[in-house]
Amino acid sequence: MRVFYSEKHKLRDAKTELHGGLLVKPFEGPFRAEWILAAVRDAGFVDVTAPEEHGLETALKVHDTGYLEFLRTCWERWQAQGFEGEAIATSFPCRRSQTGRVPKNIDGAVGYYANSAETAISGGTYEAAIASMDVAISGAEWLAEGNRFSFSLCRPPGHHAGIDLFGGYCFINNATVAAQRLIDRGAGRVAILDVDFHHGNGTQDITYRRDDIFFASLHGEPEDAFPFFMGYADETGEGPGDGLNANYPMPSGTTWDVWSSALADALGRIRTCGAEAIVLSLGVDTFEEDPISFFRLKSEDYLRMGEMVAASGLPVLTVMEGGYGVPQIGLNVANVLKGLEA
Ligand code: SP5
Ligand code: ZN
Repeated sequence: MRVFYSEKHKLRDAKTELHGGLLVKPFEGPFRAEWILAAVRDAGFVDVTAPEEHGLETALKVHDTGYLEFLRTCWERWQAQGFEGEAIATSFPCRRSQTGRVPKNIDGAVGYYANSAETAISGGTYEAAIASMDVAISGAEWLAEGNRFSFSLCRPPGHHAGIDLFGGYCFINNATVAAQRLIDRGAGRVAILDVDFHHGNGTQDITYRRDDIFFASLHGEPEDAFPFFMGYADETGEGPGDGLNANYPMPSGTTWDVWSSALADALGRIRTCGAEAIVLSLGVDTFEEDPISFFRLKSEDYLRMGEMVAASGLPVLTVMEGGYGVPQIGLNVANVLKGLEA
């Protein structure tokens, strides 16, 4: 297992998150990657490599050009407007106001490109998001060279970032960029298996009409959990992607027995769809002590999770998504990697 990691994740260090009506210190901060890297090294995964720079070519196949340009320039434009705080969306193109026009004003543009307002854009966010994407692409390249496993310790995470949307702590959809790279390197179909507590709404947005990516997501029921508006079981894909989207919403308090049956079902779907590789969007916010989520997985469950995914026999690129608050996020990630290699 090769681990890809960039120090540049530290450039994503927003001061604020809009939470419960207050601006609090973000749940998604640099400490996460540091804890995870330390635990992964302690568990014996010591082949840690910095990514190459891959440019925007692959990202432009899954994201909108104007969106990436917005991400690149947002902070500069926000400051030029004279705002003193971080860039937080306040006005949105909601029902019956979607004309598709991007406001010239940066306050309007932030709202246009946001799918949720908790995530502030701050100085260094774009550079960190690009480095995170490079970490994901390098992991894909490692698989394309014929290796069975890699772990891309991406930060910031990516699975809430849509074609032209940021939010949920995500800016560039690392998992779909990695899947795209695997396809560009010859894979006919790739499965993205999203086991983060939250529905991968950004990944679903990007893959919904595609026939070369199968997407499965296991997550908290949307009526009760962020991102709230997508992730229902009847969302099964559209057009060329019809039948290639599988959602497994589960209620508060879900433990390993129920959760693992959903995983077994998703892995069965991955087998029958003929995917040649798995991109595992790994969030460990399914942990019983996660501060913002409501599943109840235990540390040893993550070993079994890795074992089940490896039993598919497919190459697996693990891409880091969420998991917050408690030091056990490191152990839980290391357990998945151990399970994969068991
Ligand atoms: C990558 C990822 O895991 N993103 C998650 C983004 C969640 N953002 C909204 C969090 C709202 C949490 N509210 C829960 C209240 C718990 N008491
Ligand atoms: Zn999450």
